[in-house]
Amino acid sequence: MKINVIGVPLNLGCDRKGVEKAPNYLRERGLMSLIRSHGHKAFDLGNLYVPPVTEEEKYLKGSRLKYLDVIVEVNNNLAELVYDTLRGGAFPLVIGGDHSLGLGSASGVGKCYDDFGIIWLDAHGDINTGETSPSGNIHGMPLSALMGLGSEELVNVYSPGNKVLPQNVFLVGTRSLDEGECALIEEQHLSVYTMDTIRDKGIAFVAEDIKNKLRERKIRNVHFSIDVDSIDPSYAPGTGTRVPEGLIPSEFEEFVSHILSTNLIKSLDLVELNPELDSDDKTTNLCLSVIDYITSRL
Ligand code: 5AB
Ligand code: MN
Ligand code: MN
Ligand code: MN
Repeated sequence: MKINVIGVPLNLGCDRKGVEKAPNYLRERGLMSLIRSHGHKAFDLGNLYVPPVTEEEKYLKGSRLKYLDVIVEVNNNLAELVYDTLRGGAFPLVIGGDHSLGLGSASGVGKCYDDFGIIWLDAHGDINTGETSPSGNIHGMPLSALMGLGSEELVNVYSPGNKVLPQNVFLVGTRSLDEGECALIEEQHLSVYTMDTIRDKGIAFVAEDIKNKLRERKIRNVHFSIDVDSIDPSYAPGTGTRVPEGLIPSEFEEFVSHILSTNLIKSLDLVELNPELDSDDKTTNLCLSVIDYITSRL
């Protein structure tokens, strides 16, 4: 398979330094040769340009959303690169950076495929809006924007309006939701597989349930967005918003293997690795093994 690796050294969405270093950090530790070892023709498209911004530019136009303009700009460019990659018959492997990039990534996928699904593997919902966000950090908002909810600037990234139907969105590994996010889940009847559900029914059940729903809805294409904080912090400490009681690596692999076996996954994000918060490269090595495991099954 042809795989295009796209680095997005963005930290403005989480407003904390360190995550922007992840794409190069992974490259220096053999990212490309790892992918190629599975027989893929892999291209390194480099890192997207993130314009420098000052603290004073954090809240433009009195907005509650931090660094809105730059995040919109970077996501527009990312969407175009993901779209071109798919049109060229390659698989986009997007390496973050913070999760605000999920907006651009999935927007590019949405331009290529009319009806697509999103699997969002994350400790968090990432469905805040400017009104509900406790932090103003845009990495907590990309998924709502993709569904057409929240700030107009985010909703209209790359193309006007919503990119995905709420019924085609699947949240997995969820264990930290803000009040407004809970309300939105009810309102939009979102499919949310919390850690409680996973503990109760098992990860295989969750994967099967998603597979069945994708089949029922005749979804042929799925974007898979992986936030490394979905994994338990004892295995993945190197991330900015750790939440205890996460997936253990074997559960993570079981889920990924079920989902990849559908052959519906057309693109992938791996986000929120912060090498500066890591201990002994534990999370970096875990991310490399995740990429190894995934690309061996593509
Ligand atoms: B991540 C929080 N819900 O909105 C917020 O890491 C955290 O991409 C968001 O999942 C975490 O600030 C965003 C409290
Ligand atoms: Mn996230
Ligand atoms: Mn998260
Ligand atoms: Mn995070």
